[in-house]
Amino acid sequence: MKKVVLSLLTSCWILPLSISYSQICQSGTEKQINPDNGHAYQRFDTPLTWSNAKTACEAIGSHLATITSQAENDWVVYHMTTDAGLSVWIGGTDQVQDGVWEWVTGEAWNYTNWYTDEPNNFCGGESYVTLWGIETPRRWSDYGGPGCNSDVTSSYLCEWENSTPFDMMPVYKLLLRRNR
Ligand SMILES: [Ca+2]
Ligand SMILES: [Ca+2]
Repeated sequence: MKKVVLSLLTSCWILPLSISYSQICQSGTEKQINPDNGHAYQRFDTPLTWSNAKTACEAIGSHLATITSQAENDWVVYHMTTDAGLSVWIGGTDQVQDGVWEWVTGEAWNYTNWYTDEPNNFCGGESYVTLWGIETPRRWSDYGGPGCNSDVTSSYLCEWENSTPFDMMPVYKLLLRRNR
């Protein structure tokens, strides 16, 4: 009986209401707080288009990550991109005007970390920013967009402007690990 109860408590289909399905049941990283800015980040390894990844982050109270400084970039690359080969959507786009890059939050576009010869608008219309899986440590490439064959990457990165004490609660971390 004890075993059954434990199993129910840690199954993906019965969870405390305050923990979303996507935070517990998908593979990726744990949600971690960057001590430099107090923001929380989590990588989800679910193949999605950039637009669907944007919606997925918003559905859990976050936004696609906006990397606006060298310090934020370094923290994200070290803590959120440890798996080789994964390309990770972040919240940069030039879908409104080709070549004019913007963050989904409206933050100023003052910092970039493009890979050599990127952004190259390959296939005539790449419109979204990935932490490109071709090299470690990650740098950026534009990818996806209208007219391109591959609109999906392996992963996406969400950022919460305000982390909560609940993010770091031991029971939360235990549940997270048990459901990997
Ligand atoms: Ca940010
Ligand atoms: Ca590109």
